[in-house]
Amino acid sequence: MKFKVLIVGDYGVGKTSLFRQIEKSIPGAEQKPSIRLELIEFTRMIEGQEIIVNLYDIPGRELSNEHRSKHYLNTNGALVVYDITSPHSFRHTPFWIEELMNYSGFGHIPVIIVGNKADMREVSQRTLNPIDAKEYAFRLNRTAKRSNIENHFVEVSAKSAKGLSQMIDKLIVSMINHKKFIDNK
Ligand SMILES: Nc1nc2c(ncn2[C@@H]2O[C@H](COP(=O)(O)OP(=O)(O)OP(=O)(O)O)[C@@H](O)[C@H]2O)c(=O)[nH]1
Ligand SMILES: [Mg+2]
Repeated sequence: MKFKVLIVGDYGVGKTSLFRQIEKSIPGAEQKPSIRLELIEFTRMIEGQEIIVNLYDIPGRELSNEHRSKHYLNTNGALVVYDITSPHSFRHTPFWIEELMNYSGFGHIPVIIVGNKADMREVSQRTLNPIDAKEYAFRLNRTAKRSNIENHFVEVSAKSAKGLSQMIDKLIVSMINHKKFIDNK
């Protein structure tokens, strides 16, 4: 099985840093030739199945909304990233989720809400409370239940690779369950 996964989120939240860290820390991850967006591919064994993930990094400011939406087609899941030191980037996560739902071609798709720059919690007093993001992921799950989707929330730091493989595997399990649901409809 092969899944297309996008990394989305506001300008400067650390999408490219996460992309590079995943490339470094997920065994077997390698860059693939791609026409516009940067692409890495890797394989994970999940529930006894070999899952190939094609992960794309979307540059925040270079693309217009219209242009960006073209890249969304056939997306199976996404990492929706905000910066824990930027309340605005968190408040804007619904925008990214809605855009994904509108253009993926599959309607609702599984997402992981990713609070990046977790290392900043130690140095800055003004960081977002993870409770709000958990609550948001919980609310998302209420509406996504009908599509057999479980969304998750994780806090990570692109500076360290901690938690990245669990983040990817959670998304893969959600995508497998959602695909089964769509295929059986
Ligand atoms: N402290 C800290 N800084 C980070 C982390 N991730 C990214 N940054 C910094 O945040 C800035 C933006 O990172 P990028 O990875 O370029 O962000 P982006 O989301 O790809 O930005 P655009 O593609 O322009 O939208 C850079 O200065 C990074 O070094 C992190 O986990 N911790
Ligand atoms: Mg970037």
